[in-house]
Amino acid sequence: MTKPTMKVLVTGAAGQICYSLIGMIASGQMLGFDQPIILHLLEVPVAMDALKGVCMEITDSAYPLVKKVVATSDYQEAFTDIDVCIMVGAMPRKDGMERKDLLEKNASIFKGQGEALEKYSKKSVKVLVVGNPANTNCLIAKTYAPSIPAENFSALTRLDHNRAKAQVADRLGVNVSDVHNVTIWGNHSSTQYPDVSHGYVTINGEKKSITEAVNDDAWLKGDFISTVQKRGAAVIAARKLSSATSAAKAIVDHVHDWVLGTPEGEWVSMAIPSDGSYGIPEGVIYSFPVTCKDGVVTIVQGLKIDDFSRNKMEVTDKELREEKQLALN
Ligand code: NAX
Repeated sequence: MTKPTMKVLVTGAAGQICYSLIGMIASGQMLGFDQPIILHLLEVPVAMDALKGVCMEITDSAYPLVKKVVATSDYQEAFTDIDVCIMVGAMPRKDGMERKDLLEKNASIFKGQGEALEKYSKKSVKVLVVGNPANTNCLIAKTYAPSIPAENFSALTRLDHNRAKAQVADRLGVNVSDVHNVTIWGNHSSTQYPDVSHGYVTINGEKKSITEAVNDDAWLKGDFISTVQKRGAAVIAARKLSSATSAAKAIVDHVHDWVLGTPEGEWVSMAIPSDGSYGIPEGVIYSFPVTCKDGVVTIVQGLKIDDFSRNKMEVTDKELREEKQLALN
């Protein structure tokens, strides 16, 4: 039997992340290879010509799962009855722009799009914010869509999570699929805290904690953390453009696991509204270790937090509260 069609909105659809992302979604990698979809693609009016080209390529790719494509710059058309909302479009930081200005500009975009979610979307819509500053943009969208449950909002830290796994795999000479349960805490920014202290690797069929397998505390508490924190900047320095294909893959991983579930015993990182877990007070969108089942996200509880971790978790929490203040003012 064919599944009911799902409507997926992608904003910033003519941008570089979406150029990688849309094909992955259309092929079934995100929602399943048996899931028919209608794609809603939102852009600003000046980018509509470029978006036309993207649409031609979707047509020419002949994806059997794509039932229809709606390309628009109209919020009502874009947000009506959607099941999944991937917010990639955002105002980029320009030369000479203060962080405060960037936060303000984006706050106005995400206020408008939050209002559109409130007005036109299904109450069950799952929202993923990618456009930076992702956590705070997500908070703004959530604020302006009060009738959509808070647990339907998330921001992307899966790219950081994947980067952390890949760094450990590379260091140990194992496959990324052998690295489990790393955590990204906090903000998708350079204050994020990539934490492997609860993770493990499988080497020759044997489970070992990452800390024991790596056996180099100085690296784990030093270069490893800063490499993951600054990886986005390193990609920009090399490519002269920010991460795109790895961001698209992370978006697909995030939504896939949210909708279809995380494997038994495995957790991933998602930035979600804090519920007070691990002493992070409510009011910010904070990245936690989570599991997903039947579309419900649950924060992994009971992990031991030492002083080193506590300090790093507080630094990134403080930054999120400052961002919130700037954005809301
Ligand atoms: P691009 O500049 O290539 O594309 C952004 C697109 O968004 C443009 O086509 C623009 O016209 C459109 N846009 C702008 N305002 C819009 C609005 N109000 N409604 C709809 N569309 C709008 O950027 P790209 O490289 O695709 O990156 C997009 C965003 O993702 C940036 O904010 C970037 O910083 C952020 N990232 C977030 C990551 C994360 O892990 N959370 C990682 C990758 C990326 O850096």
